[in-house]
Amino acid sequence: MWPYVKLFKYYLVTFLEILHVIIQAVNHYIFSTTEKNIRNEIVLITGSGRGLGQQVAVLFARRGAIVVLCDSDEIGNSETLKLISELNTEQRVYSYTCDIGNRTEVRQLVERIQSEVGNITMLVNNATVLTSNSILDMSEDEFARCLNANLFASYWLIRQILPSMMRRNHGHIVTMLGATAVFGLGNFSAVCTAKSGLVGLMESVDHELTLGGYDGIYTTAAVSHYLTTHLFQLSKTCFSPVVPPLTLDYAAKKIMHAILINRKFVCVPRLYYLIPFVKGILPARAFMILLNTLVNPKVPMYTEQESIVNGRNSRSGSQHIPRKRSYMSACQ
Ligand SMILES: *[C@@H]1O[C@H](CO)[C@@H](O)[C@H](O)[C@H]1NC(C)=O
Ligand SMILES: *[C@@H]1O[C@H](CO)[C@@H](O)[C@H](O)[C@H]1NC(C)=O
Ligand SMILES: *[C@@H]1O[C@H](CO)[C@@H](O)[C@H](O)[C@H]1NC(C)=O
Ligand SMILES: CC(=O)N[C@H]1CO[C@H](CO)[C@@H](O)[C@@H]1O
Repeated sequence: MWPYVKLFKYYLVTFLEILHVIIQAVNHYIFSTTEKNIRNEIVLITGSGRGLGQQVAVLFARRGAIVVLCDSDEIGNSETLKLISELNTEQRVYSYTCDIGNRTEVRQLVERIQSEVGNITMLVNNATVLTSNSILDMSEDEFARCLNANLFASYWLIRQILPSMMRRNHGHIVTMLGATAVFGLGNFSAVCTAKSGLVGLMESVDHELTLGGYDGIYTTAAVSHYLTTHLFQLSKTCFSPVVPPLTLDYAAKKIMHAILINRKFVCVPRLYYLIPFVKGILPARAFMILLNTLVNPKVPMYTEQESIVNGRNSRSGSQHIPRKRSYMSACQ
């Protein structure tokens, strides 16, 4: 009899603890969404030469953080540097050119930053290398390069930067993830492997930090839908009107807010929170159909030229000419 009472007590305590955390979280969500002060934090942003990385770098600079830019694209990075310098002449901003997929370069980068700027207190992993090919057509080298840049780079950076954060129990690790982090996408095996690997990495690091009592070091994994950047326009994906691609500005603002209130996991748009749940309850094939329709459609496209040809071919002239829809524009 006694062991059961003990067990019951144990579960009851656990249950109450969970309830307590939920109430705290709801309370926090509703009442205290004050953004933290990041003035003079040293923020390293990888992939800052364009797109979301650039936008987020500017937002960090606006709030007075010391921004350290890193990209393999020197020209793009100097553009970001210029954008930030225009904001405020007293802004401290540094720019480094680095191939994030090279272990040696990453080690040297962090050492240089530590000696020239100081210890990094916020890390934003955003550099992404997109490769697309069927699993058999992609060479093993290409797969490995993609994993180095998208997954190992973050691991290397975290390993090298975390000790100085732990010493002061102060820091924040952010990882930007795309849609490929929450579902597998055909012809993107390397990217999906890397991005879902990052989810695991972030959760594991967070678990360790929490259990280790490092309550001053935060982690944020940000999952965003496709963006209207040139990076994705290249990949010939069509977009759905239900979940249209996000503008950079919108995605960057939402993600920035989540970082500043120390959210552990954020999805932009919110619909993405449902994906793991829907995946769990639907038959696999149904999930795939839903995904291909709503999130990642391969809708046949009508370019303007095609519609002109269609119009000319129809003798009656009443043939339906597909209208050009603005949400398709990213595909053209
Ligand atoms: C990595 O970078 C180092 C130093 O820049 C260079 O010597 C080495 O060849 C690079 N390795 C690869 C695989 O590109
Ligand atoms: C940076 O961190 C290292 C060890 O992690 C420490 O030895 C060093 O004093 C720190 N530097 C500053 C400026 O805080
Ligand atoms: C993958 O790409 C090949 C061509 O490279 C194409 O035939 C195939 O339909 C694509 N598969 C998916 C799931 O997009
Ligand atoms: C420059 C760059 O690589 N930006 C990436 C930042 O992260 C998002 C994912 O959330 C990617 O889509 C961008 O390509």
